Amino acid sequence: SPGSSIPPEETLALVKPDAMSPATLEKIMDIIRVNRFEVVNRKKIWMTDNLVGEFYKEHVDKPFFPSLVTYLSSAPVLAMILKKENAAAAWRQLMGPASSTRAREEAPKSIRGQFGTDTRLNAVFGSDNAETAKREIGLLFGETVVPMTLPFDETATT
Ligand code: RTP
Ligand code: MG
Repeated sequence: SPGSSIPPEETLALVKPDAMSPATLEKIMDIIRVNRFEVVNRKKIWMTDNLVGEFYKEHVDKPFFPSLVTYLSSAPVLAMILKKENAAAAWRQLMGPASSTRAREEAPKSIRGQFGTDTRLNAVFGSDNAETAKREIGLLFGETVVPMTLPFDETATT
């Protein structure tokens, strides 16, 4: 922002399969606009189970890992590179707690508080920080991940 010396950073955001309905997607895009993130790039993709496994490899030994892989590879997601000062922390603040049940109680205006279902189906992903974002952006925005047609008018937000 004007007058600030903090350099902008990039983070990766995903709209997960349970939040990909046009109405929910539009509300999430509104939140991104109102909070003045620059959408550096975005693409709708259908992640394979192998890609989800690589993406979430930090969780490979967790009991919820198999269901996480099934969830994220079940239908398309919208991947976005978001840029502003402290983008990673700012986006995670907007997402709310991982558990949508907790989010509804503790942060009802958060994205998960509004659009999440439970501890697993929670509407959105956000990188932990700008460093982990670099790996995650590389995985999803590399040329091997083929984009699908976007579910909204490309001209509407430019
Ligand atoms: P994310 O990585 O998706 O941005 O979410 P997060 O950092 O807030 O949460 P994390 O601990 O990294 O968990 C990754 C995703 O795994 C699913 N999950 N299910 N107990 C469960 O059934 C459970 N716990 C986690 C969620 O989809 C969570 O976002
Ligand atoms: Mg995480």
